[in-house]
Amino acid sequence: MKTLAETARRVSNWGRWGADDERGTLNFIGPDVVRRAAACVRRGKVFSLGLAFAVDGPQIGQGGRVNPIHLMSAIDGRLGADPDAPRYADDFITMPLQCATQWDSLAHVYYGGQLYNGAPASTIGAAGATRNAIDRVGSGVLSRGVLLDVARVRAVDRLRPGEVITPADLEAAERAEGVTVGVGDVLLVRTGHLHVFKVDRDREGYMRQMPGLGLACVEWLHARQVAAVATDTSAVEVIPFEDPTIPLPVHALCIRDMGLTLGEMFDLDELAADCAADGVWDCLLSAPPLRVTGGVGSPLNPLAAK
Ligand code: UVW
Repeated sequence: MKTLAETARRVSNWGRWGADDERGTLNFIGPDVVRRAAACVRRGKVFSLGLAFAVDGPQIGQGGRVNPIHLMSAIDGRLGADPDAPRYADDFITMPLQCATQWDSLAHVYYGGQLYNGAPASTIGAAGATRNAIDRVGSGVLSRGVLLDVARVRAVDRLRPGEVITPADLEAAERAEGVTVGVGDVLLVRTGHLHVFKVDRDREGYMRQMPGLGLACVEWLHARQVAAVATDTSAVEVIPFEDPTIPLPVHALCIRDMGLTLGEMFDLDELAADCAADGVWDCLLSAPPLRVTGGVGSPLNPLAAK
């Protein structure tokens, strides 16, 4: 990762919120940010940004990631002998925490033997992560969401796999939408690539290559002091990688150096259609991860309210 060292130094937030911090840029979400986010609720309309957790989800088995297996552990369960007593149903689910809409925790990607804020890689073991795990987010993801619809600004239904999103694209979207991404915001970037899964039903095409943020966006995100960034793709960043010798550079710099939480496979279509209709591109975003002890990520159903 030598080639990333300069950028890593420029965007590093290690120590910024203390030597023991495990929340990174979510620390930008303070009371003023939450109040401003709450003021985004004007019409009382709510949008789910989550994909279904289902056996026909987007996973193709890559890296052991499969779609959820949902089983019933009780059907017509009885409580006592009375046949007229209430009955119950119970169920359980087995799934990778990374299988559909998810947050990456700050323990998800690392390099050089260190995680965010200098935690040693040895803090991740068979029982999970003891530093920077998803349960450390606590109350952290309730903020203003700002949607930048890059596909719409480029006047396409969807960006092509391998298409790089640059800071100029993000700023063009800001200008077109009349919105500015600021401190503590959760940036939502729509590429339209989710249509490959949702419309074409082409899982391989959705998962193997995708449009996404290029390396140059990392310093932009740092300068804007965003709390988190999420996209409608499975990796946030562009694949194939801009430099084929450096895999996951945006993950590495954002998660490990900046402490920036990344969100993947957010379904932004319905929200984007509404924003295009009313010309309002910000919302209250409620996106708490599950408190999975030691988890390096979490599935979720993010809600956007306008
Ligand atoms: C990896 O591919 C390692 O991560 P992600 O699912 O966050 O893109």
